[in-house]
Amino acid sequence: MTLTSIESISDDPKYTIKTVCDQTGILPVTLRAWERRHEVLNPYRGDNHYRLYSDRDIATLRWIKNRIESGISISSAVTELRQLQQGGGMMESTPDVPFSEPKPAIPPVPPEEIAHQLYLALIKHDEEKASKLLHEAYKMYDLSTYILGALIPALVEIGEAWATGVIPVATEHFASAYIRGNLLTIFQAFPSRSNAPFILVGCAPTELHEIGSLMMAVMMRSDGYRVEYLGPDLPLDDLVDYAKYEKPAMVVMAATSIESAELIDHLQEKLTKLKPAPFLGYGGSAFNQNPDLIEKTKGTFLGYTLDSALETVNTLLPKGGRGKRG
Ligand code: B12
Repeated sequence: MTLTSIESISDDPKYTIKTVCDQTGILPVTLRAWERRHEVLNPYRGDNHYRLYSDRDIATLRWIKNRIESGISISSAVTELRQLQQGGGMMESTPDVPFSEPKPAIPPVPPEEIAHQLYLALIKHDEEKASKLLHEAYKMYDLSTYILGALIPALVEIGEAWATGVIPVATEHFASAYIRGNLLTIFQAFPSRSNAPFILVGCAPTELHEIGSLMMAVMMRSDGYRVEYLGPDLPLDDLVDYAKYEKPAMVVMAATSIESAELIDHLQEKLTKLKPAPFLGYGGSAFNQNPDLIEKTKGTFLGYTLDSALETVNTLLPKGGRGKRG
């Protein structure tokens, strides 16, 4: 083993997550989890929010992987790394790892381009093309960019095409069912952690637009929460009965129409009577477009975007416990 100064390795951001994973043998899902939970790296984000990694990042990841393979935990490896970085940045290089020289990435496709391509594939009912695009996008972007940068703009374009008569209802249904299916697959692929704060997510009564709440569920589960997704149009009394027995730390509701948003207010009253009372968090386009509804609705407005909503959830429900109120 030779000692290499971390500082001597280039920090120019130039590799996509796919290249980094190919070069280190680390799975994208593992890398995302290390970044999220252990702040292993802080990759550069371009104008389009996609991550770009440097040679130094790749060297760091190879070093961490090597430490883990020698039997220590990821947390201990990260602690060691921090100590090394503070003490002059010398690390054992791992030249014996049989990886090829990484090729600089072809500039990654901006997520809005993927969104438009996805829209075109879906309005042609071309499932194969849509799958290919989403597969590539999932490897290229972090989850938030994948959802906010690619899926949501595609849905907005589909909505516009439907509203202006460019596509028929059948095509809109096909497209939204396809995206919903993709999100459910991702949701089910993340482990549900039994000891993390428990969150129920769904839509207010009469609300059929469920994709936003499903996206929220995916992002919270990927962030380490125990999340159950309950779907659209939830009857409030049934939901409260269920919450009484399941004792979630939080109930998250989404609404697109004013009518369904107004019903959320009643939920807070009912939830407050439970012991322990869960937090009520809510959001969705009804609130974004009608800020007076936020004033009127009890509970916590989680945020105008899904990533700001996740930050609010993190503040209310730190992962180590049940939440500030519980
Ligand atoms: C798919 C779709 C449907 C599907 C839904 C299928 C499903 N399983 O979900 C179906 C066919 C059921 C449907 C029905 C209707 N739809 Co529709 N639909 C859409 C479409 C194309 C996509 C919706 C979507 O999932 N968007 C993705 C979400 C995530 O985007 P977003 O709301 O912008 O999300 C941001 C924030 O709102 C927030 N957020 C979103 N969800 C959540 C949740 C939480 C908890 C938090 C904190 C934050 C949050 O974060 C996001 C930003 O980061 C939209 C087009 C569009 N522009 O969205 C139309 C759209 C919403 N529908 C519309 C309409 C008119 C209807 C109908 C009334 C049509 C009709 N005449 O029957 C019905 C109403 C049904 C009902 N009772 O709810 C209009 C709404 C117009 C308006 N402003 O009121 C839209 C905008 C289409 C359009 N361009 O005119 N629809």
